[in-house]
Amino acid sequence: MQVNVGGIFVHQGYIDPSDQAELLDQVRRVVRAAPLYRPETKTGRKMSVRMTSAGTYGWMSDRKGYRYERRHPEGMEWPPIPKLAKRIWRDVAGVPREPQSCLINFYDADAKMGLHQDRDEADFEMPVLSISLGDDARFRVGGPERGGKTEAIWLRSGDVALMGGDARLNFHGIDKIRAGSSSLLPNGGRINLTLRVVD
Ligand code: MD6
Ligand code: FE
Repeated sequence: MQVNVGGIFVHQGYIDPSDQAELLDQVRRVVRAAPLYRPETKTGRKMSVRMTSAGTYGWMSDRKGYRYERRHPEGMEWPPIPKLAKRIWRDVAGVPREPQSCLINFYDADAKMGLHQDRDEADFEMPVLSISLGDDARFRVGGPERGGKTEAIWLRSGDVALMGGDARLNFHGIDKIRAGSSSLLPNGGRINLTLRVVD
């Protein structure tokens, strides 16, 4: 089923359970080569999610601010984007370009992501595609200005969300994880992949 939440199209149950397991395997390979780390923000606070990236560019946050970098903070290049994630991009994103970055966010039961815009990319005509694996997460979506009305939807394992067009710069975030709601990850938690064209 496809639902529209604040202009973001959510394809519920898009990835079947066996492909979810395969994608998880591909994500684990990325994490072995480019370990998860907890980024800091400009103010020196640690984010509650742990992250890493795949592709030509990885999204980074530290005391210097937000940006894309070609290398992991430990110095290695980012591993290739998981094949299954690229296939989903080709089938859903609706643009001729390939993704250049796959940000991998890991949420434990207490992790959250504050309301933000994704605006570190060069071309806002290119959408952002998000894939959810593991525990359910409440995804909140507002408009293009901070402080406006918001609506929320629970994202479940296998859901694919596309943020493009007029919704490309809408504020959004994750305000709650439902621990233990999925058995995909043996130790619980949630993984979110976001695919983007960067330059
Ligand atoms: C998350 N997602 O689902 C956080 N960004 O964990 C995002 O920040 C996001 O879902 C851009 C487009 C879709 C998203
Ligand atoms: Fe985002």
